[in-house]
Amino acid sequence: MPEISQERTTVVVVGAGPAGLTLANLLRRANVECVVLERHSRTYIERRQRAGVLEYAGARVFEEWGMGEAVLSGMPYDSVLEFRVDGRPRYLDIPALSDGRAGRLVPQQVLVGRLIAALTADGGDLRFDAADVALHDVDGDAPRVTYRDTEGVQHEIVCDYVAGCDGHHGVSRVTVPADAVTTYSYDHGIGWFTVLADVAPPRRPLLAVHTKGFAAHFPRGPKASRFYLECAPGDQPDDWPDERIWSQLRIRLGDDELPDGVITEKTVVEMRSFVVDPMRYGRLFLVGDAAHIITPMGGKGMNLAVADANVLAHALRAAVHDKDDARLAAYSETCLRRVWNHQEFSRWMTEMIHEAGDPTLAGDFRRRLARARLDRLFTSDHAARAFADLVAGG
Ligand code: RFL
Repeated sequence: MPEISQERTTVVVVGAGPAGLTLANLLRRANVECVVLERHSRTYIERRQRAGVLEYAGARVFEEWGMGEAVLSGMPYDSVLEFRVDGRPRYLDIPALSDGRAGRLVPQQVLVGRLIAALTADGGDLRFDAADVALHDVDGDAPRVTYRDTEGVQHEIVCDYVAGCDGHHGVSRVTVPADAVTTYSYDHGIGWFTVLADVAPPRRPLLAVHTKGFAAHFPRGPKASRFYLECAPGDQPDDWPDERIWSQLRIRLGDDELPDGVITEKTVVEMRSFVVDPMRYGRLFLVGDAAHIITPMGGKGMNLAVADANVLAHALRAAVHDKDDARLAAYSETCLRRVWNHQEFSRWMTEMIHEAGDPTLAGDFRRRLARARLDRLFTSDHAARAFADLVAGG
C-alpha cells in the first residue's frame, strides 16, 4: 500500500493564481484555516505575465482587508486612457471622470508574487508542485481533496469547503456534473495576437482604432510593454514574424518612432467568453477563471478573480465563525451580477473598438454606428462618466 498522509482543514483552495492567493490571504485575516494546492512551482507562477491593471475596486479589496501596503506599495496609479483614432489622439481621464477612483498598475506576476510573500510571511499553508489534485464528495458534508507531492507521497485532506480557483483548464469545474450547471459560451469572431516586449511602456495606456485593425500598447512594469493586434481568426504565432508585428504596430498606432525591442512572448488570444451558472456545487465554490473567462478588452479577468475571492472570503467567515450561511447561499448570484455586467462592458467595447476601425469586419453602416458610439465618449460628459465608472469597477 502506498503511504497516504491524512489531514483536516476548513477550506482547501485549489490553484494559486490571483483568485486562490487573494482568497487564501483574506481567509488568513478572517481566521479561517486553509490549505492552498498549486500544480506548478513557485518560480513558474511568479513569472507568468498576463494582466496589468488592478482596477479601483480591486485595490479597495486589499485596502479593506489591511493589505493595501503589502499589495499596492510603489505601484503607480492608472490615470488617462488614450484612444488613437486613425492616428489622432483622444483622451479620457478616468479618475477625474469617476470621482477619483483610480486603479493601480499592478502586473499580474507582481500581484501573485506579493500575495505569495504575504501569505507565507503570515504562516499560510501553500503547497506547490501538487500533482493529480482530485476533488471527492463535494456534494456531501465532508469533501476530500487528494494530491501527490514531489516525493511521491499521496495526501488526502478532509475539509468543510473547497474553493476551485484553478482557472479555465483546472479540475474543479469538470468535477461538477454537466447537468448541475448551465454554461454560456460566446466566440467574438475576432482574432487577437499579443506580444510582450522589452520596450519602454507608453506614457498612457493606448488603444488604437485603425482601418488595418485594432492595436493596443499597455505598460507592464518600468521596462516592458504588452501589445495587442487584431489578426485573422485562426492566425498562429508563425504568421506573425517580428518584422510584421513592428510594422503593423507602427501603422496602427500611428507612431513611426515606436522602437523595436526583444519580444519575450507571442500568444494568440482566444476572443471567447464563458460563464458557468451557478458558481457553486454543494460545498465546492468556483472562483475567477474557473467559473468564467472574459476577453482581455476592458481588463476585467484578473479583477473578477479578486472580486469573487472577496465575496467568498466574507461568506466563509460568516459561515465558519457565525454559523450564518446566507452569504454562501448568495455567493453565486452576487458574483454573477458583476460577471455579466463586465461581460457586457467587454463585449460593448470589443464591438465598438473593432468595428469603428476595420471596415471588413461588419460593413460601413456598422462602422458609422461604432464611430458614433466612440465619439459620444468624447462629446458627452454623461457617456464618459458611465464609461469611467465601468473601468473603475465595483
Ligand atoms: P489563473 O491565473 O489561471 O490561476 C489558476 C491557478 O490554478 C493552477 N491550477 C491548478 N492547481 C492545482 N491543480 C490543478 N489541477 C490545477 N490546474 C490549474 C494554475 O497553475 C494557476 O496557478 O486563474 P485566476 O486565479 O482565476 O485568475 C484569473 C486571471 O489570471 C485571468 O482572468 C487574467 O489573466 C485574464 N487576463 C487579463 N485580465 C485582466 O484583468 N486584465 C488584463 O489586461 C488581462 N490580460 C489576461 C490578459 C489573460 C491572458 N491570457 C491568459 C490569454 C492577457 C492574457 C494574454
